[in-house]
Amino acid sequence: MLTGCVPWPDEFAQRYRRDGIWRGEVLGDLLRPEAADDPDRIAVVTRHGRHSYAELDRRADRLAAGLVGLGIRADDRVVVQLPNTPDFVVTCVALFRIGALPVLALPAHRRSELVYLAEYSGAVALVVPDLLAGTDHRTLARAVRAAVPSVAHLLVAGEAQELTPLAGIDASPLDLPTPDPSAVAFFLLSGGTTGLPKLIPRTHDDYTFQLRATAEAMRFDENGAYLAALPVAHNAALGCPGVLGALRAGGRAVLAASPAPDEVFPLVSTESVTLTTLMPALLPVWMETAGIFGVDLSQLVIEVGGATLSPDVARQVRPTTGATLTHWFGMAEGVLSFTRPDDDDEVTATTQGTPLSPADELRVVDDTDQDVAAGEVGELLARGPCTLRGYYAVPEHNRTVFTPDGFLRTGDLVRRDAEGRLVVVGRIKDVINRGGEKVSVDEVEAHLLAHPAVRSAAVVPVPDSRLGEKTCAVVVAQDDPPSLAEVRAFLSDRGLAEFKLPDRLHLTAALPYTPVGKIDRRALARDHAGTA
Ligand code: OOB
Repeated sequence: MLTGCVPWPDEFAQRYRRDGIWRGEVLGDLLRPEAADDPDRIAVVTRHGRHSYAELDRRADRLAAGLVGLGIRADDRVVVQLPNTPDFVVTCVALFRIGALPVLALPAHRRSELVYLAEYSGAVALVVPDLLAGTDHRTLARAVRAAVPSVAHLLVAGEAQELTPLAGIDASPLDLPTPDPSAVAFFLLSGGTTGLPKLIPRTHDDYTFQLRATAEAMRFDENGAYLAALPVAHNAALGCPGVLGALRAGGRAVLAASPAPDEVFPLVSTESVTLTTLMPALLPVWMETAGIFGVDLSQLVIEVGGATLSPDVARQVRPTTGATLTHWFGMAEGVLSFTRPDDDDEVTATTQGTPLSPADELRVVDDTDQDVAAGEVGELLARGPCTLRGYYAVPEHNRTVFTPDGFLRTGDLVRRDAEGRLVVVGRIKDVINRGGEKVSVDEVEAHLLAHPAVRSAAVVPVPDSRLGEKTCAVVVAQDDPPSLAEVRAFLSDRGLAEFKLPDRLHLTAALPYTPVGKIDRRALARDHAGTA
């Protein structure tokens, strides 16, 4: 396995293979069977066009050969920051075929995050769009190259200026060796527990299992159409079963540029979408507008997760839209627990269901790692066939975030109900969940401390009726205290993604500290709970 990654112990790997969970599939084989058997079958649809399996398969082969020509090899890391476009699919499949490893950045990431990802992964290349929502990603790419010497290639989907156009990387297909299924296939970005977000290695074996098992659980097959309304670089829309799972099943992946009703509802109708994923904050918007667009959602299964979903909102989904809701607890780390389409609506409204597979082991523990009594609240620990055994290249961190026997400490507070279903009740990790977008407080605080007028700072969640939580920066300032607008502009200039910029600023004379001398963020969060 790639240096810096932690394999599953042999005993587990053998069991997962023996039980037919890991089947030796590789992600580079996506598109292949349909391209051979039913070449004109539609694989990917956007508002701008329809693309067959054969077309995308051929493009992926030619791009792979072209990338090899540029010098990109197996195990090379490539930061991929692409929106929901066919280019995303073709680029990832091409890299999978080479055995090179996409590092999936979100479209919202800016210079700070991209530099961090490129540096952390030792990336040799970066793939960006030209312009997206008013941001010139070529400028970001140049900044990454200037900061990270390993980045030799800047590839641009669209107008490349002096950089390398993705569309021009094209060569006759090569016969490339198939990667080992137990090898790392790509990296997802963690929402974080402490410190900066970490890279999550996902293997061919574990991710193809996730694609297959989530598709089966959602009854998604070759007749299905999956709508990606969230960014495809996020595990929820990528692989639960998401875009890659839809393609693995021989179905259609419908890529929306945004979850806005005027973007998605025409696609839902024309493509007869059967499955999609939303964060909770979007659900009320869809419920309010589906009627206005006259769209029939009765065949649609909606997966909702990533942040707290109000049971009241959940209960309204079927009566107002006819759609079937499934309620998810998910992590990019691979832990997945969710209700099934056939579950009772009340179960779906109030629980996050059961784990993806019987091979998933969940524990609920107290702060001494002892299992709590049935029904009690504790931290969720997880181990299983698609839950990572270690973050990339951070052995010290891994020693604290994993138990000695390989359980991931999720940092989430849960209980199991009488039937064993998971109920998420809170969180102990230093992350703010802003409508499903995860904000590492350590990351934002480090940037705040760089402001000349900031003496000390803490970032805490404040309740928000739409997003669930927003961010509040509590700052002890020097003589000339900055305004919220100044703080936001300062952090934005430092290259931080917009969703991480504080929503509120509170100036204070001193921060509270815990007995061991850490900033008492919990006390601050309590103090500011009403400031939203
Ligand atoms: C999904 O993945 P991530 O990696 O962006 O975020 C994981 C974290 C969890 O540790 C938990 O803190 C929070 O998001 N979360 C929830 C939740 N589902 C996830 N918090 C409260 N209620 C829920 N239902 O967010 C993700 C990945 C795959 C599928 C769906 C979501």
